[in-house]
Amino acid sequence: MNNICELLNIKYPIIQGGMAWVADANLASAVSNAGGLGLIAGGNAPKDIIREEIHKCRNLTDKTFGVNVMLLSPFVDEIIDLIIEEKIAVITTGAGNPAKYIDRLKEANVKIIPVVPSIALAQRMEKLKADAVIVEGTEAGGHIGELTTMVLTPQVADSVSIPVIAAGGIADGRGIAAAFALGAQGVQVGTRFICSEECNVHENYKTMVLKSKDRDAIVTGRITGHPVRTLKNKLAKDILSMEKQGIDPEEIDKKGIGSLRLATKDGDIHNGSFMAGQIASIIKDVKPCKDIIEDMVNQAKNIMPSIKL
Ligand code: TUI
Repeated sequence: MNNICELLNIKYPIIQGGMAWVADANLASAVSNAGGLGLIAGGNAPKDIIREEIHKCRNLTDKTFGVNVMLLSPFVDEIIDLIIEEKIAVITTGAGNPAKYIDRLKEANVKIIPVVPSIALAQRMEKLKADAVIVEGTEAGGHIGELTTMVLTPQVADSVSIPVIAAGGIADGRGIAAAFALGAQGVQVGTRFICSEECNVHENYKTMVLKSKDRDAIVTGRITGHPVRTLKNKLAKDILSMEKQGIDPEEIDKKGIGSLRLATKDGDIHNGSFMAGQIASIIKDVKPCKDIIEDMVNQAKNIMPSIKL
C-alpha cells in the first residue's frame, strides 16, 4: 500500500491544498469522501470560526480530514490548542516553520505534514519527527518559495527518509505521474479543487480560473518579501506598479488587506486577490471532487502502470 495512504488511512495519496477563504468544511469533506485528504484552511481566521468548520466537517464525512495551519496567522497558538482539543488527525502547515509546535502535536497524536520550500527545512522537519513533508514549488498559487516542483521534489526525496508529497503545478494525472517519477509518494492539489462543484467560492473565481491563460498567474510581493501568486487583474497590476515605483512596502501590503475575501465571497474581479497556480490554464471544467480525483488517478495509472496509487 502507498505510504501516505497508510499513514493517513485514505484511499488515494491526494492531499487538498490549504487554501485560505476557499477550503471550508464543504470542500474538505468532499475531498475526503472522494478518497483524498481534505483540509479546512485556517488562514487568518480565529479559533471559533475554525471550530465551527471542524464540527460541520465531522457531520459531512466519517473519513480522515485535517486542518491547514497558516503560520503567519495572528491566531496560530490558539488554533494549535483547538487542533489538540478537537483531536484532529492531521495538519499541514504553510508560510513558516512549525518547529515549536511539533512536540505538543506529536504528544497529542496529531500527524504533522509541513510545507517546505527547501532541503534544509525538510531535513529539520524530519529530525523533529514530522510524519511527511510537502515540497511546494514556485508554480503553486498563494504564498510561494523560489524553487520549482521539478527540482525541489527529487532533491528533497534524496535528502530525507520520510515520505515526500509534491505540490505546485499538479492538476491532472500527468502531474501525478511526473511527481511520482521525481520521487514523490503523494501530491497536494490546490487550484484544481477551486473548480469543483463542492467549492463554495464565488462563481467569478471559478470563471477566472477557467478563462486563465498560461502566463496569467503572476507574482506580486517579491519586493515586500511575501511573494504571492495570483491571477492577473487590476489589483495585481496596481500592486506591481506600486512595487516598480518603490512605494513603501507597508503601503503596498495594505492594498492586499481584505482582497481574498473580495475574491472568494464577493467575486470582485477587479479588486479581489484570486490566488491560483501556474497550472490554472489547463483547467477547463467544474466537476465533483470525486470525478476530479478519479480522473486524475486513472490518467496517472494509464501513463505509469507501476505507479503506487
Ligand atoms: O502557505 C502557503 N500558501 C499560502 S498561505 C496564504 S495566506 C497569505 N496571504 C497573504 C500573504 C501571505 C500569506 C496563501 N497561500 N503555501 C505553503 C508555503 N509555505 N509556501 C512557502 C512556504 C514556506 C516558506 C517559508 C514554508 C516554510 C518557510 O520557512 C521559512 C523558515 O522560517 O524557515
